[in-house]
Amino acid sequence: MIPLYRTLSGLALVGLLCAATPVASEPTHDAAEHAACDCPDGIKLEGQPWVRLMPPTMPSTAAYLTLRNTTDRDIEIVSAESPVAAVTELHDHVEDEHGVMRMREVPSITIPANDRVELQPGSLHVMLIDLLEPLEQGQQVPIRLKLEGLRDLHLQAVVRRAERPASGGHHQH
Ligand SMILES: [Cu+2]
Repeated sequence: MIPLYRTLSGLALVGLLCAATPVASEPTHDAAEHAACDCPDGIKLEGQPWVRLMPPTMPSTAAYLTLRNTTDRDIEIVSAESPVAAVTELHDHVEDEHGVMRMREVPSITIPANDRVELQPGSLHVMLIDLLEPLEQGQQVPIRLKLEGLRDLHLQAVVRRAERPASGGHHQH
């Protein structure tokens, strides 16, 4: 029989050796690809998550991102959190009885099986309410998403101005 203390010191040594593994031995492209998201297995971040830059007087803004579900079952985003906002909600845009698009809170956002969900302006988004401080262009905003049946997803979104995609117009800022 191996004495317990021998086993424990052996484990501690393994831990030290692992911690001392040089970072340079990791494939560098891997680090870059996964830098923006600490995603659970089955979920992949696509593109760069971003937060809309608002005038400093605006108390809230929204975050946008695209997630792919590589599993065979739907996965629900059930809540969101961010240290930059007092309250974080999942929102959608719906048309009211006057034909006006309005935001409303939704209980969850589905990432369909073997498909993706796009959180984008005018549609689904993560609402950051009661910002603790005004956000600045280029700032990294950590966002945590709670997923049903999976561990939490952590990502970094970058603060930037909203742009009209490739239409050449500058009607909105
Ligand atoms: Cu909203």
